[in-house]
Amino acid sequence: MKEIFFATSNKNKYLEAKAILENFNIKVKWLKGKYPEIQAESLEEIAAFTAKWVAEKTKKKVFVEDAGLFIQTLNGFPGPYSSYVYQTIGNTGILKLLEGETKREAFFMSVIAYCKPSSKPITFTGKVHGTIAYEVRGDKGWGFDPIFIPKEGKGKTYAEMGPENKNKVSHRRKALEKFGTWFSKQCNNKD
Ligand code: ITT
Repeated sequence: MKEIFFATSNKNKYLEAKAILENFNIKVKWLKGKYPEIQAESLEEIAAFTAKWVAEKTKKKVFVEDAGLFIQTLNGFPGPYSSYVYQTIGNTGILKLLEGETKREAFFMSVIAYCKPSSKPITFTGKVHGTIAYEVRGDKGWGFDPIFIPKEGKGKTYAEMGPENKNKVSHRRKALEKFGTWFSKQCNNKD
């Protein structure tokens, strides 16, 4: 079984990645911590910078993930600022911003950046389209899960679907599938 370190402060993200990459025979180890992030418009840029930083610092093969919720009628807000927005106004704040709004299309995006020491980072992207619910729904999730209804979710929010079903269709699943396929093909665990 191949091994890889996932640098994140977020236990939920780690648990999802661990469950998804098990299907690719990849064992995920948690490099727990908050690592430097640049401010940028693109999740790719943010994730790539952090992956490179952690790989050089730890001399390990690592991946990081940057995720964001992009709401169409808010011109993509909170997008790259999702973490700050979640911590400040949270789900109820987002719902307030959308009060009276019937156009509720949004997408969730995940960018995985993989890097090994002395190399360039490589990124893999996953996107899921959906809508923002009218109220907080479901107790089997975290973060924005209770307000995001993915297109493939039969009308349920991620938090109503629960981790097992969320992991079958999520933005993170899509990005990790691409990464897992690529990483498995690297011979002799050299990459
Ligand atoms: P890192 O240490 O990995 O950066 P983080 O929690 O800051 O952890 P992100 O920047 O990737 O993670 O995520 C931005 C915010 O979006 C984060 O605060 C979460 O609340 C939310 N989020 C990310 N992925 C999510 C998911 O699958 N479901 C619900 N909310 C999610």
